[in-house]
Amino acid sequence: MTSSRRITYTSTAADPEFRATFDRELGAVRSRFPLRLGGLVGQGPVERERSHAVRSPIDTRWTIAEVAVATPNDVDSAIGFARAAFPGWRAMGWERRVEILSAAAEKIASRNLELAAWMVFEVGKTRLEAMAEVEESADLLRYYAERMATNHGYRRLLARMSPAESTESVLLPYGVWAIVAPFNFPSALAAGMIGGALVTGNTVVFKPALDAPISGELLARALWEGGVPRDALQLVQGGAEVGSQLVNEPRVAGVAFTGSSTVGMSLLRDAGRDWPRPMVVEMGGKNAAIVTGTADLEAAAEGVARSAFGFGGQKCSACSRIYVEDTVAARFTELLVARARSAVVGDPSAGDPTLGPVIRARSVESFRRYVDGIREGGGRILAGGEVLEEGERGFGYYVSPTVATLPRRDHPYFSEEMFLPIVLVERVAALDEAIALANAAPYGLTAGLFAGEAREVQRFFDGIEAGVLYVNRRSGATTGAWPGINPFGGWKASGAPGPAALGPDYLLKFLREQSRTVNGFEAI
Ligand code: UN1
Repeated sequence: MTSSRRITYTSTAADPEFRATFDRELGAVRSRFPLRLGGLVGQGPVERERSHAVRSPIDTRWTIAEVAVATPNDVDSAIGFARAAFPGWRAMGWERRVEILSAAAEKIASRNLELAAWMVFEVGKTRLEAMAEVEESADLLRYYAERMATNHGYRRLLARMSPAESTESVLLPYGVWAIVAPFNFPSALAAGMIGGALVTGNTVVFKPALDAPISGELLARALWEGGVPRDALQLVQGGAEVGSQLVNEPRVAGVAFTGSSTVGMSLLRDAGRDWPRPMVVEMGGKNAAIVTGTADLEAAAEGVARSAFGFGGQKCSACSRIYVEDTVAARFTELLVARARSAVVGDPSAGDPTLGPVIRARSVESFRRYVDGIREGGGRILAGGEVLEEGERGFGYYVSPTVATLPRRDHPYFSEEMFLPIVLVERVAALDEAIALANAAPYGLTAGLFAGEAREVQRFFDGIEAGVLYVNRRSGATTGAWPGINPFGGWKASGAPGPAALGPDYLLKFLREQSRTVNGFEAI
């Protein structure tokens, strides 16, 4: 089913009609538990006696999918098929690929409710966050198709050394890309990487996260239905072993990965060991919001709460540190604490909580460890700090949105990505001090500023070391990037250099240049 109401990351409330339609879809999806998935190697799914049971983080009694995990042989075959498909897909020409990717975007859009409903059960997103992500996935394909078309397939005639000689610059695909996606944006981050690779003429072996195989497989189905040849987009389900086989395989020409910095860094070290390979790597963040004395504090508290607690803080772009000027610190903290305390934590398939569960038992353990660590470090928990286990919530992974302080600015928690709804608040005397502290973390993905004066905004732009900046954004202090609107790429430890995802030049990451100098004939 389709919902025509367009939901984005800035949407705040679901109207009753949307809620009723979404409820029906959740019911329809629930009646299909467990969904049987087996990826796609060659033309068909992998079938196995043994499968991996995927349980919902909302309630672990629900087995929502049974997944046949790819064996080393399956991975090997998938790479073989994608490699064999490469010459044909490349030769098809960009105009046709643009049409196919655009058709796939419409397939996604036409079943946005179904994809979002599965995502709610699979990773515990709220309905609005899941719908927004599905819409973003469709827009990513549309946008990258548009970039390919606007650049006329990246062929340009260059200057001539002599009248007889002409040179053309042509940007060409590399071959097979391994695409390894994370659980937290299982559709959009996968769609972005796959869309970028495919529209430019590469073929793909895609591995969704082990915790989020459904969104990955449904996305791949939309792409096949849109016209992507099955061989050109192979799908292997599985965990770290499958991923590591893929990226260490010499027939894989390029690797695109979004996920933790530990995995991303080892990938950067290993995958380029024997020869230079293009790597598209997006890693974590420790994103700061700065609130100055001139800021609209209501807007700041709302923007920070949405970015710190939305989807349980499980976003690379989540806000996890706040530097607030002394003059407004008490009032701002009071407003933020009130928002944390009034946030509703619960089953997103049953209602409209502020946030649902975190993804797995290990996330709850690490939440406990961080809360204990804050207390042991002499810090204070101003709101939250609890694991919520009473009643039905005892069957899922629920923690409360947490606002805390620490006595030492060099405490490792100011630099460590937690991927949890925990935000640290620190007072500062002035904006420059806040910028210096924000820059002290190794990461540099997103950053937010709430301020009332233009010179403060300029100071922030001039000094902050992060790739994605937001000023006075009530809908999200550090989150909510949209294709074609907010290019999204990390600096420093957050990502590999090069053009940002969601931006006008992202496709360059999947292309290599060939210059063609010809004497006697015209190059084109
Ligand atoms: C992430 O933060 O993990 O900006 C990915 C956003 C989305 C997804 C970002 N485009 O909120």
